Formats: sequence, structure tokens, C-alpha cells
Amino acid sequence: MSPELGKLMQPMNSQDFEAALRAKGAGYHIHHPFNVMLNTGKATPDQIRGWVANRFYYQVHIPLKDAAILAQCTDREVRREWVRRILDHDGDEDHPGGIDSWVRLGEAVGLKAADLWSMHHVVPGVRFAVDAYVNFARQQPWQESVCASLTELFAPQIHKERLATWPTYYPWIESEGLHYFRTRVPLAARDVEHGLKITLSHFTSASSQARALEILQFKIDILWSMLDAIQLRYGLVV
Ligand code: AHQ
Repeated sequence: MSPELGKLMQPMNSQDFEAALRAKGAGYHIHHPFNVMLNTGKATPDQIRGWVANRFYYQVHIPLKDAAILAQCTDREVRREWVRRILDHDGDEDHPGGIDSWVRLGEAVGLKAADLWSMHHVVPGVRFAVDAYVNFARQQPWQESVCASLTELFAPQIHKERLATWPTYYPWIESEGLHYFRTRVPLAARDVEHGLKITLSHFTSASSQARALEILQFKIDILWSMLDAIQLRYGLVV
């Protein structure tokens, strides 16, 4: 939207703006054919291992992305909340953290921890998409990266879907391996409440709200293109 048009148009009220953000869920990667294959029990063990190993590259980069946000954020109240996201993944002396849980998922699907950490399985398209997300957080204003994290509006559903389907379709994956998905349901809801509050209060003009919707689409495309690249490498069983 041109700045001139942005000045002429009326901004959406908070309710309509939030609805517009949530409407982006139609393009969320829960609808990607590879994810549908995973959650309808059609994936082979090799496809599951490929997905876990490639998503590991995303998982280990989330704390780097969040640290980039913190590095730019001048608001102490926001930092006090946002810093928790780093520990959620990196862990601390009392909690192993999400990255360790993802390693447990890897071992449960038949990958060795060293395999995961080698990043040998990561396909170029996944690497480029994840790096684009981290670089976005390093280069753009921190409020824009907060907005990008709002794909988690749709994450509780995808985690719940895995928890509801994988034990039935993939009984060979021990239950402990799904611990990460269990932990993320409440954490994603907590993250989204904070991220949405910041986004709704920061993007208040018509042009900035249009920008926010563009940013969320950018992140939706990052997640979608990761699955495109994984599907290209590991195939799709319909
Ligand atoms: O496990 C996920 C997670 O911790 C995060 C953080 C958040 C962000 O900051 O961008 N996004 C995100 C996501 C997680 N899991 C993905 C999945 O499909 O399991 C979904 C992804 C997201 O919706 O952005």
C-alpha cells in the first residue's frame, strides 16, 4: 500500500485487525500436503525422520531469532517476557528445554543425536527459509519480528493434531518422543497472548496494519516453503 493511500484509508479497529491476522491461518502449514500426509498416518519412517531432522534446523535457530529481537528491544517490560522464549528452547539448569526435547523426538523416530546436530540432512530450501527468518529479526524493527512470530496463533492446533494422531498412526514412536508437542501447547498460547498485545498496539495506522499482514504472510511463506523443500527431498504419499 502506498504511504499516500495508507494516510487516506481508515485503520482497522483492534478486533478487525486481529481477525485479519487470524484469517492468515488459511495459508498455515497445517494445510501443506506434507503435513497432511504426516498427520493422516501416510508418512513413511524415512519421511518422518527427514521432517524431524530438517525441522531441527528451525528449532535451534528460534533462540537466535529471539535473541535478535531482544538485542533491538528497548522496552524492558517486553524484554522481561520475551527472554523466557530463549530459555524455553535452550533450557536452563532446571529444565532441559525444547531443543533437548526435539533431540528426544529425533531419537524416538530413529535418528542419533549426532545425526541431528550434524545438520547433514538439512536441505537447502529449509536452510534458506530459516536463515531468512533469523536475518529478518536481525535487520527489521523488533516489533516487526514480534508480528512475524504470530504464526504461533495457529500452532496449538497443529501440536494438538500431532498428539491426537501420531500415537495411533505411528505406534513405533515412543510416547516420550512427543514431549515437545505437549510442552508447546500452553507455551504457544502464552507467547501469542504477549505477541498479539504488542502487535495490536504497535501497528495502528492503515499502512502499518497492511505491513503487519505482509509480515505475517512472509512468515507463513517461510513455514510453507520449508515443507515444500522437505517434500521435494522426501516425496509425498497421497
Ligand atoms: O515449536 C514452535 C515454536 O517454538 C515456535 C516459535 C514461534 C516463532 O517465534 O516464530 N514459531 C514457532 C513454531 C513452532 N512449531 C511449529 C510447528 O509446526 O511445530 C510452528 C511454528 C510457528 O507456528 O511459527
